[in-house]
Order: sequence, then C-alpha cells, then structure tokens
Amino acid sequence: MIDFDQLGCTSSVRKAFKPYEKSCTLGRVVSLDRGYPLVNNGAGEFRAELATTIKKRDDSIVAVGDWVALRLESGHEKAIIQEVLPRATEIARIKRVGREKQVRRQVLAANVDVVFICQSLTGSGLDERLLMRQMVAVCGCKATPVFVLTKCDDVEQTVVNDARERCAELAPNIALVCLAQVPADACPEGVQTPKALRQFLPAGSTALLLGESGVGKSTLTNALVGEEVFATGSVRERDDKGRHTTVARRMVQVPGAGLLIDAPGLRTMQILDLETGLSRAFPEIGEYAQQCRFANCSHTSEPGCEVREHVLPDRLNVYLHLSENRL
Ligand SMILES: Nc1nc2c(ncn2[C@@H]2O[C@H](COP(=O)(O)OP(=O)(O)O)[C@@H](O)[C@H]2O)c(=O)[nH]1
Ligand SMILES: [Mg+2]
Ligand SMILES: [Zn+2]
Repeated sequence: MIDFDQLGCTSSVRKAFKPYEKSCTLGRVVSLDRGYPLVNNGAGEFRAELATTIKKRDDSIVAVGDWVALRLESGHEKAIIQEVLPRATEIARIKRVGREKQVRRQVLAANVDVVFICQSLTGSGLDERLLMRQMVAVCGCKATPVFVLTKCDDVEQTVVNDARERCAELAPNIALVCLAQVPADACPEGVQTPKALRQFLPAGSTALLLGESGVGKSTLTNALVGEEVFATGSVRERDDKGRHTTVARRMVQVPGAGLLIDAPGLRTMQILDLETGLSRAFPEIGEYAQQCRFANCSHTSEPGCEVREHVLPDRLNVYLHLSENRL
C-alpha cells in the first residue's frame, strides 16, 4: 500500500476536503478495474461505491488519481465515495458507446502532472504524426508531455539519432528520453535506462504512461519500481482466447519519487481542447504572431510574417495542420 504522504496531496485538495472532514476521510483512487474503485485513505485501501447523490451524474465520475471524500460506515461492506474533489487536470478521451455510437467523454486519469508519451523505435520507427497529436492532446489536458522512445537497444544507432533530431526540430520545448532495457554502460550513445524518467517524477507528482500495447510501458515501470508490479509481454497481457485482459488502470509508487499510472492498451487520445493544446505546445507561435504585419496572418505566404521568420518550417507545418485538425 502506498504511504498516504506519498500520494501527493496538495493544499488545494485539503481545502476542498474541509467541508467533509467531520464525516469523511480523505482518500485517493489508486486503482480502477471492472469492480469498485479502490481508494487509499492512509488507514487502508477500500473498495468504494458512489454515494447516491453523485451516482446519477454523467460518466467518468471517478478516475484513477481522483481525490475523494470517503465515508466508512460500520456494518457496510464497502466504503462510500461521498464526493469527488475538483481535479487539477483530467486526461480524457472520447469514447463511442452503444449501437448509436453515442459520444461520451471518458476521463482516463485525474490529477496527472506529467504524461510519458511512449513510442517504440523498432518496427516502422518514429510515428511523428501520432507523437505530435499526442503532444497537443496532453497539453490540452494541461499536463506536461515527455517523449519516451523505447527499445533503443534494438535499433541501429542512426535510427536513434534521427529520431532525436526530428523531435528536436518538431518540438524542441518537450523533454525527450531515449530508453533501453540494458545496463547503463551498455546503452547506445544518447540512450538511458528507465531511471532517467525519475527526474520528471518528483515525490508527490503523478505521471501517466501513454502508448500502444507492446512499446514497453510495463517493462519500464517494473524497472523504475524495482520489482515486477506489472506483467510484461504480449502473451501475458492476453488470456487464452487472445483477448486483452489487463483493463485495469492502477497507480504505483516509484521508490523515492512520484506515482505512475499504467493505462494498458492505450494508444492515443483525441485532442479535446485544440486551442489550449496548441497554445501550450507551441507557445512561441502565439508570441510571434502578434508581431506579424497582418493581424489575420495565416503564416503561410504573407509578407512580414514573424512566425515564418522564426519557426522552423517543419514545426510550423505541424502547427498549421493541427490547427485545422488535419494531422
Ligand atoms: N529490446 C527491448 N525490448 C523491450 C524493451 N522494453 C520492453 N521490451 C519488450 O517488449 C515487450 C512488451 O513490453 P511491455 O512492457 O509488456 O509493453 P507494454 O504493453 O507497453 O506494457 C516485452 O517482451 C519486453 O520484454 C526495451 O527497451 N528493449
Ligand atoms: Mg503493459
Ligand atoms: Zn504570420
């Protein structure tokens, strides 16, 4: 069980909890599977159901990472989530459900500071378009993206170098870590062991792992935690009928650092807030745009365009394509 003081409670969480402190304890949702959410309140981990007052709200009422007011009643088998406290960030996606393919917003994780956007360099190599879309999606959720390129031990050095270069051209403002599952002294040039991710995960912070199944999320989590907390490899992620079995989203603590949430099978998320995402992912473009000769400059062909003057063409292209949701 994670120590309560490692769960990253903030002063604004405590403040929001104040009205409930007489009847409830403060807890954080640490796991969500097909059953009831698992809440850690320091005294223990409790399966909890939603109070009837919040049950009728829309979907995604609770997510992993949520802070909740938890009521424990004697005689009750389960604890009760009396209220879900306001979220600092929400990592959400659109889900289509039912025969009518109704659009629903699904919160994957709450109160996440950092999202490790993981891609493997094996196979077809860096998927730039996916990477850029994920970056803007994460920025739109007001979390900080970090690019994590995995399996660098399994590709030529030039593949790693090219990927690094492309990331630096397209998104010089986003931190990049190239990982390998080999001892540090056997790492190729510019490649690190999963421990390198600790710098982005100070104690009390929360990170989400985003990336396609098989890129190595569980492997790097196990390496960071120092024990096998998640099963790795495609075989073990499926049952004997070949179905993916790990649907749970669970939070683990990295010793001496922050919390990691693994969301199995999650490849991408749609950009739900394009404007926020673009302005946070491309902060300099908005600045330069104010100095363009024409107020309505499209940054494509007008004279006196300060954006084109200062921003690398490939980066600007990504921005322009994403602005029209065409990437
Ligand atoms: N060569 C190499 N293989 C890796 C690396 N990371 C993970 N793998 C392998 O890739 C497979 C999938 O890894 P896993 O962690 O289960 O991926 P997940 O689906 O993203 O959680 C496993 O067989 C791992 O052993 C790496 O850095 N280098
Ligand atoms: Mg996994
Ligand atoms: Zn311009």
